[in-house]
Amino acid sequence: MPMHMGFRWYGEGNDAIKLSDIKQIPGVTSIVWALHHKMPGEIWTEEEIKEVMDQLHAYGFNGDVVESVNVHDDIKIGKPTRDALIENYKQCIRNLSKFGVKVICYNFMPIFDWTRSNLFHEIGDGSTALFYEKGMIQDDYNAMAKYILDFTEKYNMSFPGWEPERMAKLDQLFKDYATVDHETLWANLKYFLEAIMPTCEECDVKMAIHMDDPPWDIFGLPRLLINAENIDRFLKMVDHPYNCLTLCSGSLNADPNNDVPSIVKKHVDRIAFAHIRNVKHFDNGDFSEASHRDCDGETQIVNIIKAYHEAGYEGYIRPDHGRHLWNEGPGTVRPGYGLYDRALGIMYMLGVWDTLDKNAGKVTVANSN
Ligand code: DNO
Repeated sequence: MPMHMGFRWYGEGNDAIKLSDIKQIPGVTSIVWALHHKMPGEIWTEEEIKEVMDQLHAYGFNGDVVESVNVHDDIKIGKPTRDALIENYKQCIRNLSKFGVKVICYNFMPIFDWTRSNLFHEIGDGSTALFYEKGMIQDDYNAMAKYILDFTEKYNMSFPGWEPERMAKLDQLFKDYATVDHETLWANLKYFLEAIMPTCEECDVKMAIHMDDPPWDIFGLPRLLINAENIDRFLKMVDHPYNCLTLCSGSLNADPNNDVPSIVKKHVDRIAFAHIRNVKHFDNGDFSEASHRDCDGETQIVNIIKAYHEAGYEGYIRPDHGRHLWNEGPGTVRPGYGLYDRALGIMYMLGVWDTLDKNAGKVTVANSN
């Protein structure tokens, strides 16, 4: 069984891309989905899950991977309310498993999920990409959040992890996190994982933590999944086969010291989900997202795919963000999640993968989607 190629989809009425569009991309078997209207801490009901699964199955896709079931801030902060919220999380796991979900991607970043200073940065060939200007993400978290929220309001879309309800309480959230340093956050992550592992095992659902993006502290908030050393610590801290990674190459490589192929080689057994993205760095610490082509960035896309191939990776993989191409722009596309560049990324990855198959004398089997 080769790896399973996935494509992130935001759902009917919430994504301009249709399942029928995705169906035409070679090799895609898995739709990576979520119930985007749910707030962290809420239970995802069986009816809601079934509705999406039925849509995916109608096109012959599986819905094995959910990205994300977001973790409530009270769990990350370690408030007394966390036990009840963990019970809700367990119920989500149980409900999802009834419909065949195998992997839950989540993150443990305080307050903010991925962070960028420009969502449609011109990269010189007429296309645009997500961009991180280091100088813009230093002290003023309100200005950064305002940029993102003004965008989502203007174009009437919401971003997971940037729920307006949470962002409205930003100053309060910063106060609540004031006592949460790195060690407290590690301890709260351990508490959460140890509490849910028996449910994961019973339901055969792997928890796959996403890397922190960018992989360093921002606005004084601690971040943990940032480098090889901390990934080692994370996997040892809860040394359980259901405690896994979403190894996001682009998030990690925003710090060019992170050598993603070597992390793949070391931990392939605990990587349940792989995000493939390329990053181009600038001398001043800024970075831009780039096409999946190896030489367009410094993430070593070919060596990463090679590492997965050599290890016989059978988990899920997806192109991560793409650039916005042709007619894609603000209002027509979700930043980073257009159709075309992610489709090109898939063909690039499969091109490398199939060549490696041929070189190894293996017959590449077409996915039956
Ligand atoms: C960015 C994504 C992340 C990811 C979450 C997982 O586009 O890769 O937002 O979904 O961090 O919880």
